[in-house]
Amino acid sequence: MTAQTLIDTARALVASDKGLLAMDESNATCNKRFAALGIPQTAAARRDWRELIVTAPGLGDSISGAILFDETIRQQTNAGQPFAEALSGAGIIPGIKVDTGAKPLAAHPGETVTEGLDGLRERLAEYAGMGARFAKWRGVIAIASGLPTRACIDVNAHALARYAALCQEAGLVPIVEPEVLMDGDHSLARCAEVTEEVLHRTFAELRAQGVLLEGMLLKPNMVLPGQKAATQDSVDAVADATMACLLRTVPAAVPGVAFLSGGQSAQLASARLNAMNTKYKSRMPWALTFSFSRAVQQPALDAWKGDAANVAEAQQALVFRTRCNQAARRGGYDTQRDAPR
Ligand code: 5MM
Repeated sequence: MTAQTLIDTARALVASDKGLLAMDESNATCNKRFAALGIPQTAAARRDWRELIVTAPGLGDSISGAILFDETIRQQTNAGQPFAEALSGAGIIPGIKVDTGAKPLAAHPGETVTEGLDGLRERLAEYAGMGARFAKWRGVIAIASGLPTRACIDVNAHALARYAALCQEAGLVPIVEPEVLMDGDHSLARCAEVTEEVLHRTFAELRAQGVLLEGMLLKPNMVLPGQKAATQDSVDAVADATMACLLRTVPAAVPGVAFLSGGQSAQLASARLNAMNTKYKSRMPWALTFSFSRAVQQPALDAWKGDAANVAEAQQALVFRTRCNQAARRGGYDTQRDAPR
């Protein structure tokens, strides 16, 4: 595998005005979302949901790559086509989440370290054989009184960098996702301070582990006040704080930054991405796009409710949101109408 292949894949994932679709919820997370709507929490229902997404008409016009979960990459459409192959056929690059989840960090109450490095080299080879061309790993950082600790930031940054180096060795583009959670009542300024530190430490580890910056993507949180904060800052204030943080920390060699949505509403996630691309386009050295799960999937899941009769309506809701975010990438999302201009 050459460095050029990694670079070409990373660039393809952030090309034109498309974004990424995160459909890599673990079974526990997917089941939690199904339970809230009374949908059966079974492998068959999860397969039905993922088929609805993968076969949504026109999805490939706004989505460049989709991140699958281990169960999903081993499943097939009703027509017997593996999901990774169905995505490729729709012009969407298949990817795979390879971490095995955030686990309690010893001696650090309230904090986690993401696991999954053991056996990762072998798993990456298997996923590449199934058609995956990129991968994703999420480190989780909580803000609370006295948190995050330096230990938590460091172990997660180190794991992200080791994962990224292994991905590149296997020819897969690593998406590096250090997520600062929006749970809590902290201010926008506190999130900015923590996110900046996390990104600095992450890029220091990526450098130390020899990761090719041109052959990776960053998936960060936006800089936001905590969900329970008394002051909920404006769309412009979030855009300004997020861009200040990214411009200080993300090297220009990285081809793209693709945000997670983290629990924001679908509309706010689109509006904030739109504001960043509108105000800062000329100053950004990298593409700025989306890799949302909830902010793209939730309206479609609400429409589907596990009922086959609602598939077409749910697919339209899904593609509508991906088109809104595609518009936001070029500063063309109409916040008043919640629609592409
Ligand atoms: C932060 O979560 C990622 C982006 O999703 P949102 O846009 O909803 O924030 C997402 O890719 C996440 O990593 C997956 O859903 C997997 O999560 P779990 O916790 O199930 O491994």
